[in-house]
Amino acid sequence: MKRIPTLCLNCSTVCGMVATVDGGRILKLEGNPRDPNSRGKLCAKGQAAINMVEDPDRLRYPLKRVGRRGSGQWQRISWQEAVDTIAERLRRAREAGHPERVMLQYGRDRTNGFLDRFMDALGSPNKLGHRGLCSLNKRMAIRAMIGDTDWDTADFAHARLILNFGSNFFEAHQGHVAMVQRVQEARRQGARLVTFDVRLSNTAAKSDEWIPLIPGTDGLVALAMGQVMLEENLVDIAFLEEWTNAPVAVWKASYRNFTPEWAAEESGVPAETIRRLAREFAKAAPQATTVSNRGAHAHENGFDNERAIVALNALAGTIGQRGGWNYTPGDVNQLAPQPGPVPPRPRIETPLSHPPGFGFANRLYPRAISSTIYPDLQDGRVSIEVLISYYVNAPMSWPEGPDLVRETLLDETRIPFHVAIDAFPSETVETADLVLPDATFLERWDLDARNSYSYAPYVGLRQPVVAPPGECRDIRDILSTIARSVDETTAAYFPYESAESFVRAWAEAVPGGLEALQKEGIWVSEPKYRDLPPFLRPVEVSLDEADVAVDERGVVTRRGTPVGRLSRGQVVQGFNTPDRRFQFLLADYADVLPAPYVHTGPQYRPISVEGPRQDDEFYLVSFKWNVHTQSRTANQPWLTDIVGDNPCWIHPEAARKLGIQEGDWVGLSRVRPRPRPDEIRARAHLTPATHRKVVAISASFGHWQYGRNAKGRGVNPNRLIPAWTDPVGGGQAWNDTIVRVRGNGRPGGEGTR
Ligand SMILES: Nc1nc2c(c(=O)[nH]1)N[C@H]1C(S)=C(S)[C@@H](COP(=O)(O)OP(=O)(O)OC[C@H]3O[C@@H](n4cnc5c(=O)[nH]c(N)nc54)[C@H](O)[C@@H]3O)O[C@H]1N2
Ligand SMILES: Nc1nc2c(c(=O)[nH]1)N[C@H]1C(S)=C(S)[C@@H](COP(=O)(O)OP(=O)(O)OC[C@H]3O[C@@H](n4cnc5c(=O)[nH]c(N)nc54)[C@H](O)[C@@H]3O)O[C@H]1N2
Ligand code: SF4
Ligand SMILES: [Mo]
Repeated sequence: MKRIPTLCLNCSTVCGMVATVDGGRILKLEGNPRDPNSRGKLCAKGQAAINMVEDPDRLRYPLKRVGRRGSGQWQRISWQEAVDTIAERLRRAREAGHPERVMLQYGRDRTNGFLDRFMDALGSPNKLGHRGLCSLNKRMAIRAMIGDTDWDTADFAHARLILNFGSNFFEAHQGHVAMVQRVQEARRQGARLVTFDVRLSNTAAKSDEWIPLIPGTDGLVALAMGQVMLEENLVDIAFLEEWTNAPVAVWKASYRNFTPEWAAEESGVPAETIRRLAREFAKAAPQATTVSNRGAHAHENGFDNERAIVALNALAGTIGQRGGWNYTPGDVNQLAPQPGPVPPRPRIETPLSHPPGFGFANRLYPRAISSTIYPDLQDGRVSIEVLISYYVNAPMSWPEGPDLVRETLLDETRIPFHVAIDAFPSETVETADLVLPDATFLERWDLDARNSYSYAPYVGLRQPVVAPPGECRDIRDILSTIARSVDETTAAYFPYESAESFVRAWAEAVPGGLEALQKEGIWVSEPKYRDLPPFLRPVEVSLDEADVAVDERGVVTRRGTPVGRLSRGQVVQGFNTPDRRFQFLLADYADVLPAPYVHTGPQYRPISVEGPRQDDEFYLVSFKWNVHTQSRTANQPWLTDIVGDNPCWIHPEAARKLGIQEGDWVGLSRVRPRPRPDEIRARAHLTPATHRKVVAISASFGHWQYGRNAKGRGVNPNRLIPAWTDPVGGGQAWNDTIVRVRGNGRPGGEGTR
């Protein structure tokens, strides 16, 4: 019996894990106490990953389509034949001078650079993830305002008040296991947690207060809180004056109109609640922080909402403070850079990598908009020759996935050749011409890490704890073998014999190298300045040096590159923005942003479609369960035993008006934007834990493929949700669709598409 440390990937939180293995089988998965972030804890999904490895319907061999695309007729082929076929296609695109006609669509990439290496070596910029469906609006806002990172990691453990705008971190959020522990620690010391959600999520249920609101109005509520704080002089004037790019007078002018009364009218949150929370937040500061996630930003106005929420921390002066809103690097490549040779990033831009009309998002976060991909492919606005899908299930998880995305993927004139690299017979695999069987995360190599809530950056190792079944291979081996068969130029970037030897070279950057990591699973760095806010940390530079200069804004440069900011006679780090200050105004983006963004702070832009008009109209929102990850855990029976269906949550009073009872089949159709009369059917679940104007369906089910355990369970809400993008942030507007709910639906159940 052996105990082997590795990193979980049953969701993107990446908790440290230890596998107990005997005779080539995993007996148990537990947390790795050495992980400074998750500290030895795993959630239910982590423990159930044994089911994933042992799924009887796993892909085991390379397959070639023999029938019509989508017909499900496959023939087993050798790796040699598979690699030759793909390499031939890639070579053709390169020889034709159109490497950009190769597109890689990926979902969960934790190789932290290998997919980039592959696509960069081929010369295509079209490495496209799911970022725009996930958290792009939030990341855009944080990147624009502080630049150091695109992800906040608040110091929950020491906070006294936590204002949560639409994060469900007791069940989901990228920091789940690490966050919950710290928040509960603080609450045992008397901290309060207040949650805004349109549903009584498990996070809302665990909070001191649950405040339901109209979808898409979190930003206005935050702005109104800011207005109260400014009006009542409850703000950190020193921080605003010295560390933001607008004086207090500009902040005040910008917030003047956002009264609690207006916010109350739009959001349904009482003006008195807004006033009270604003005062409480200011009083608890600096030991106060916001937290937010997709509830607040997965909207047409998500970028604005996130900006307004983050700005509350600037107003109260909690940024970088103990118990406040914090940030810390999370990219493993900062501690352990990729081993060479690293190909240059191709300079070409395409309408896939840089969709027209999104200048700001393309500047700040290129290759991240996802909602436009399939509409653009379907309408022929872009054309490709080869699609490689990796760890992604667009027909399930994209807006209009089961219809528009699936149809596009089945259309050989739009997608002439489609390779799917997957571990399971997914809805993406259904539409492929060639299928490559991947090793799962318990059978492969990576270095990985997350922004750490202990503020000690670390490097973790993902290593095989068992051998993959059949002819499954590690993604690094798959891509290297293909690259080496394309041509010499591409091959030159893949000199490593195996995934293991690549990771060994990579791990040389950490003390003890791969051997130490294999034993401990994690290496933790010693941060130098734990007690100083990152922007106040001293920079080792002397103004007397010949190549050091200070400009009129106080920005200190060395050989022309900004290194910090002069503050009270000392050079400190500042924020990683053009003037090293927190960006209240987006003054440096005048060429790509409308004027209000440049000259005022965060704004409230209401959702452009009208909300529900009558009793049978509702906002449709979707959400994540604690025991499922996206659409990818529906094959894991320990998890479907706990939650195996996704009924439609509806408030009992709203249901009563429509004659709907618990367990009834209801029909849902889309009324706005772009009506879609075709109904999807779901079981009604009557619960006062839902806002009266909202129906909620979780997003983990509705498979028509994905093996025996997954197929046929529940319903896929994405049939009703149109591709619809925040025009500034570039993120998909998931929670803004207006649906009509009809009672007395016919019973059904077999067809879930
Ligand atoms: N309605 C609605 N839709 C949503 C959301 C929502 O809240 N509501 N959430 C959105 C969000 S936040 C995101 S991030 C996206 C995620 O959307 P995706 O990126 O598509 O989802 P993932 O679960 O990361 O990956 C899915 C697929 O990867 C494949 N897979 C699983 N394990 C392996 C493996 O070991 N190797 C390989 N090669 N493949 C594997 C499986 O086919 C699985 O279905 O979905 C979005 N879609
Ligand atoms: N268990 C589990 N954990 C996961 C994942 C998973 O699939 N399952 N996926 C990972 C990924 S990729 C992501 S992006 C994160 C997502 O993590 P979260 O963003 O925390 O989770 P979601 O369920 O997408 O959305 C959060 C909440 O938004 C609420 N909501 C909807 N509209 C509004 C609104 O207008 N205002 C407010 N205030 N709330 C609203 C929903 O009811 C839901 O409870 O989780 C990560 N962790
Ligand atoms: S939160 Fe759960 S599923 Fe996600 S990485 Fe951690 S243990 Fe694994
Ligand atoms: Mo996500």
